[in-house]
Amino acid sequence: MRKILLCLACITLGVSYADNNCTSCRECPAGWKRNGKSCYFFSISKETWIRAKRACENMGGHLATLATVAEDAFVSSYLKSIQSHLSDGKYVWLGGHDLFSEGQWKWVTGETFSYTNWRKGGENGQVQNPDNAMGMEHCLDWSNGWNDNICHHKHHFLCENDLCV
Ligand SMILES: [Ca+2]
Ligand SMILES: [Ca+2]
Repeated sequence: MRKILLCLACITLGVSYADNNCTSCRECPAGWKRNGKSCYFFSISKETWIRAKRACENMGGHLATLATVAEDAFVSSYLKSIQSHLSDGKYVWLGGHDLFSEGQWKWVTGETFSYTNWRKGGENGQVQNPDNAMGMEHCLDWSNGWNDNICHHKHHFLCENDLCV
């Protein structure tokens, strides 16, 4: 009974349980997009990176971490499809930062970057990100590729939550 209740809560809230109690939690909550064992939530509202990080945690997940080519391709395709419906959805916060040590990029889950998809920036695409522009860019956004950006700027964000399947 407890397990059933846990799973109902799991499905409703999108919470995954570290102890794998919730083995039947196979669906993403309403409003979340599924890819493999992960669910993704795109926020229409805009927040600073740290507030976006907390918002994802409050929903039982974390800012999205893109560990593989396949996951990056899925998220890029998903965000491009959403972006076309938003007038100002250029930047979307992801769960990466080099806040602790300049140039040492980590995911919010503690993993180092095993795969990257940094995009070119600047007026004519002559700048290779991460460029740590003005010495102030320590948080990762998706903007048709990865870019380091100023953490206290407010942008849309993407949360991720793993299913316990
Ligand atoms: Ca930086
Ligand atoms: Ca940059």
